[in-house]
Amino acid sequence: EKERVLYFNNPMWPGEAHSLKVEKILFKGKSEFQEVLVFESAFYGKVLVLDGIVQLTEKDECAYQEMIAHLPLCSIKSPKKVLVVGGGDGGVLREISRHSSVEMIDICEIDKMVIDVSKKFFPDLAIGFDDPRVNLHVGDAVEFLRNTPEGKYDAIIVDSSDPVGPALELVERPFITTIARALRPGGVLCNMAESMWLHTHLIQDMISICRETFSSVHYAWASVPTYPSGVIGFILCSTEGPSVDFKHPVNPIEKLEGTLQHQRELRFYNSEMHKAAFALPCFLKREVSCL
Ligand code: AAT
Repeated sequence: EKERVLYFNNPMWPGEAHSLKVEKILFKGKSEFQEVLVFESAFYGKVLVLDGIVQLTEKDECAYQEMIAHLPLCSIKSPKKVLVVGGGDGGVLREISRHSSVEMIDICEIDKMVIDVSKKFFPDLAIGFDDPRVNLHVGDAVEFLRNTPEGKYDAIIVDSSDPVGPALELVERPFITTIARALRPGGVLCNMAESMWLHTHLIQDMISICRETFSSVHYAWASVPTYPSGVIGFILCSTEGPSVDFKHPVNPIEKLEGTLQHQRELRFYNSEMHKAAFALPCFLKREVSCL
């Protein structure tokens, strides 16, 4: 029998394609914003794909969601108010839930279909929505942040898709400026920032924009096998105010572990991974000024 394989091509990674063996297509739909696909893969569990780009697989989602949530939250003492932009699968909410200091988690996801699909096919991620501290807003984050009061959040996590389609504005100056305004002094932003192998120019642009508005800007990265080139980066920024030393977590996760017994164990993130994530290869330091 002929094996079924899905190939992922995109102008964001020209000249290469990524492929996964398909066991079964579970869902195919078109929302107002994007094409949504869920399939059972042969080795990575279920996979969520938006507009032909893999957003997560059950096998390696832990690396992305744990890092994007705990890099910022473990860098400040006792985070209380947190905003997630995107992240409609609920995985980042699940990770934020580990922090008992957090009192309120707002999430602004543009596409209700992503949320519904996650609740149906990815219960281990969508469990994040069950936390009573979560307030769900379905809408465009650009609009949401325009209407957010100044200084509201301790941390903002931008778990958005690549800057094609609905997420295009999320890497641009006006949006980054509204994020900085929505953070308290000494508040932190963690923004999904693509692959250092494929998108050095995009990373440079994002870092330049962030440096105009934030007092400190750093780049960290992690291995995620099913993302193009196998890595994903994060830009970590803090606003002017009490200084934040991102490279040395003041709110170590090890102190929190065991406080919420019902949660699954961490699979990827720990304080060592946190510190290591900021080590950068020579080519990136050379090509991206200010790193
Ligand atoms: N945690 C899974 C990983 C994601 S999901 C990104 C989410 O951002 C999607 O659900 C998408 O609908 C949402 N999104 C896109 N644009 C907006 C917007 N303008 N406002 C609110 N939400 C938005 C990201 C994986 C990164 C993959 C890297 N290659």
